[in-house]
Amino acid sequence: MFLTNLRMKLSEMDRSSRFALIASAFLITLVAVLGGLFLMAAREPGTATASAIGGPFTLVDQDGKTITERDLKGRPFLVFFGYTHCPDVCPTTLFEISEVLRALGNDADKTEALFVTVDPERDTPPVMKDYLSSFDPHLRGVSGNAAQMAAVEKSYRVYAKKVPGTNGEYSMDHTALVYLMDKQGLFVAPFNLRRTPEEAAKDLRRYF
Ligand SMILES: [Cu+2]
Repeated sequence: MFLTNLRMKLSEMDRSSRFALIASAFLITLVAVLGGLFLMAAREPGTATASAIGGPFTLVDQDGKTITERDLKGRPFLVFFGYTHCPDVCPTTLFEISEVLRALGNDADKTEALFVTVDPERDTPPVMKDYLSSFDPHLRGVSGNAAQMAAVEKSYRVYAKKVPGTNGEYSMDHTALVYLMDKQGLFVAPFNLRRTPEEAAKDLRRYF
């Protein structure tokens, strides 16, 4: 009797958790689509939504140093969300950002480039530090606790979702946009890397 009850409860839970899974997958898709629409609206100059992307954050860089939006005031900066286990998009983008920073020469100190992890579970500061040693030294790899990460992903309207693989491994689906933020920390536009590093650097200089 007891066992039958338990089994029934378990199968009910199974069904409801399966439903929750489907519902949350739907919600995530919806959020991603809405996020994309917001971003597109933000590309139109002069609309109020532009300022709705970005904002205050408290995170920690690869040296364990706290970083907030106040540390970036007065300098335009790039923000890219990704993770160190990413097989292609992230390393490619970080390489391209590195090329832009190199093209800036000494002016690279007048900007910042943040690589914000969407996988803080694995991307701790030491892991970020090791990973970023292959890229331009100006890049800062930032992570944070669950609440800090949720807040920054929300304010940048980032979509990030864990995708289970084999043997307990997983990858992350994520927004692969490079955000250009101005001196005031306001979103300008997605930063275009489909051009020469010199052209991209010249574009970035306009916001100094
Ligand atoms: Cu990636």
